[in-house]
Amino acid sequence: MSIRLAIIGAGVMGADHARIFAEHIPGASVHVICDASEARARAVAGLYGAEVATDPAAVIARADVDAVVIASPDATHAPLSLACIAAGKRALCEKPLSQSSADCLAVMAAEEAAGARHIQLGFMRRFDQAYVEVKAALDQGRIGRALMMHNFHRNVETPSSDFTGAMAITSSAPHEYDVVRHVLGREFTAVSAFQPKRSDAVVAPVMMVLETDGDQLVTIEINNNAAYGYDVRAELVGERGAVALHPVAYSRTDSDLGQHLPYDADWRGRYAEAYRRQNKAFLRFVTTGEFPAFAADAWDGYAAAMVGEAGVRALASGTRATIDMGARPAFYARKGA
Ligand code: ISE
Repeated sequence: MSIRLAIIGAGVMGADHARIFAEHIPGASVHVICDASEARARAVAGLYGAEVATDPAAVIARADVDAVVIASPDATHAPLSLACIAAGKRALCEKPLSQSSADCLAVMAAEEAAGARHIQLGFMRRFDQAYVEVKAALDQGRIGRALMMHNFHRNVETPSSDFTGAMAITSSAPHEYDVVRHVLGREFTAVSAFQPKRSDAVVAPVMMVLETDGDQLVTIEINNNAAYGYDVRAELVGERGAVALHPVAYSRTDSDLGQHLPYDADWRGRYAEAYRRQNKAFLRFVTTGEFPAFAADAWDGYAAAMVGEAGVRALASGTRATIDMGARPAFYARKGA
């Protein structure tokens, strides 16, 4: 029997999740598309023969909706996650769970009270083959003990002209916080953040230096106006070697005494396979009730929010901010951990 999905939010990510489930994930059917704008919902629903809705709470409660994808604006993620938990529905929630750690704690408390995991968080980089290999190199002892991880996250341009350095820290960098925690198996304990000056009005890059509870250093450059392409790089440096993401491109052009590799315009192409793997894992979660080993959960959402909050404090004050995550609740213990 096919799992009937409701997708809440018919913007860039909602439309992409609908396409991924419809085209790539056997066993899923895109049943309802819900958006505050009926016209926007209709435009996506029409592609997959799905029903159209505008009220997310009513959609989540429907008996003919088996599972939910939350891809509406960021501020709605935590309340809609709570609604899914209350309705006993599993949800794939786009990142962030919330930019507020207090909201994330409320989602964790609701899951724990329900006695089962409901929320898989859309930190899709964990499923990206390049990061999978970086983690494997560390876990298999091929580079020795981890010392540093350097990260570069560059977008062509900001989604709006009022984007700020604080937004880079709370909205873009969480991908790095999450995937670095996942690769290293460590939590962050402190963060410092800096910005150079640009000559124009757009937001300047943010440089962050983070410390982990394993005495490692992590650097993150977030450059939301890099202009040239969507470019994510990372290198993990160990005591006996290093492992880096290899640039992902399906072709290389040699001409005019040079070589040219193309960049994607945004993350949907670069992480296409990671999204497919992530969404497949979600479908297995829905059908088996077993939380996917690699996926991010509400605790990971909380961790990202805690780092983001400290990062904003560090940038505003120009001083190092400490992060006190507390212990991971037993409810969120990883299998084998
Ligand atoms: C953006 O905020 C996202 O959420 C995307 O997943 C990410 O890849 C992109 O670079 C971010 O700016």
